[in-house]
Amino acid sequence: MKIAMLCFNLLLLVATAYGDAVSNLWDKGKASLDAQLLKSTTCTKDKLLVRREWGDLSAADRKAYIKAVLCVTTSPSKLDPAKYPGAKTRYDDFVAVHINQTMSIHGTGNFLSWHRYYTWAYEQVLRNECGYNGTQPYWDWGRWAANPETSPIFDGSDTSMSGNGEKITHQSFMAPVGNGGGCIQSGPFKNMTVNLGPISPAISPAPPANPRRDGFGYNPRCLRRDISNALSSRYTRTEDIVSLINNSNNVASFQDTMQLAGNPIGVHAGGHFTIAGDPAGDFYVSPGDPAFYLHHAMIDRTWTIWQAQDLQNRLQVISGGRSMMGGGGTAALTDEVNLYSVAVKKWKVSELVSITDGPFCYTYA
Ligand SMILES: *[C@@H]1O[C@H](CO)[C@@H](O)[C@H](O)[C@H]1NC(C)=O
Ligand SMILES: *[C@@H]1O[C@H](CO)[C@@H](O)[C@H](O)[C@H]1NC(C)=O
Ligand SMILES: *[C@@H]1O[C@H](CO)[C@@H](O)[C@H](O)[C@H]1NC(C)=O
Ligand SMILES: *[C@@H]1O[C@H](CO)[C@@H](O)[C@H](O)[C@H]1NC(C)=O
Ligand SMILES: [Cu+2]
Repeated sequence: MKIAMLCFNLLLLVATAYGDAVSNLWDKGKASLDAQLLKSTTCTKDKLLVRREWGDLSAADRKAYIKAVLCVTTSPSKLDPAKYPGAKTRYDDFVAVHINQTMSIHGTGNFLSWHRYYTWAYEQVLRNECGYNGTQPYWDWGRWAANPETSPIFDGSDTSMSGNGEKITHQSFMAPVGNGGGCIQSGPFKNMTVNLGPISPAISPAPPANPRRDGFGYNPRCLRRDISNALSSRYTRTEDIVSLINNSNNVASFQDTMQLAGNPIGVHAGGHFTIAGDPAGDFYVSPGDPAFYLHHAMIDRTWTIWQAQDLQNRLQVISGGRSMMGGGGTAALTDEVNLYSVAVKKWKVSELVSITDGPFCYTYA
């Protein structure tokens, strides 16, 4: 009887959706997102895909996602091997696209829309090329901020995105030294080979140099991580996400605060450098760690929640230049986003600002 009650309580725990101050802000904005969906000419409620937090997925759902990612990492590249000799797999095609455009998609007016389209394109490839029928899960940084290493995302189990790297003596440039630094030891991606880069490694000892300056040469090596709570417990807590959303009155403030990489560090850099290592800590090559897409789905969710607090005034707005280094002028909503080999179509930034318009038809649980 006692055991039955315990099981029942556990079931209740599992069945109850995780809620926090960030999801309260989602709830607050939900009516305006629903209204936007009704206005869409391409997306309808019955077609809407729902992205969920990793911790809310069943073991079977996690395994289905992992299986699809492993499929992308073992399917052949579609890039020209003469131009991109290091791109061996379909997964590498995404990394190459990100490397190629790094200077024009970070600290720029298209940062949010570019990464939204990129994460969606990856979800599409999982679904269309690898038989996956689920959606791109996200990593709610706040939920696991106290100890990301023991989160279901990074606990190293066979339903995780693999765990930390082996603990080695090392130095870290962008974050306090974490608990790993070496090759990951466990979980589904234990045998994954990183082929492209490095370009700006953030760890010492650094990975071997790429045979080409542009990072597109073939440089097979293990996936290294340096996970710890050093940044997450200070900068990517639920209260940090809430304060980012509440205190950013315009898109410039929202995206710049999110991308801060010094002290304080914003949630964007905070998430990347909570994983750290190689290639997660490499500004150009970071999508080479498969946890990248869970992180960027949360960036995307956070942007959506921020937009939904005042949707009419926060949808068709961008701010910033076209190049991180300056030059190229001011970004415009009419600028095109081109993902070359990993997405069929070019879209204007203005068509990528709503999760239920343009190519998109999804929402967050
Ligand atoms: C890199 O960008 C150039 C245009 O600047 C494009 O022609 C090329 O296809 C891109 N490569 C990849 C891998 O996306
Ligand atoms: C999606 O895939 C899972 C696991 O492979 C399967 O159980 C489920 O029925 C599928 N759902 C749909 C709608 O095809
Ligand atoms: C990694 O490769 C080894 C050797 O081929 C194999 O025994 C092991 O099952 C693989 N592990 C994973 C998680 O794929
Ligand atoms: C953020 O905004 C929400 C809704 O307006 C409010 O309930 C909450 O107290 C605010 N939190 C902070 C930390 O400002
Ligand atoms: Cu990026």
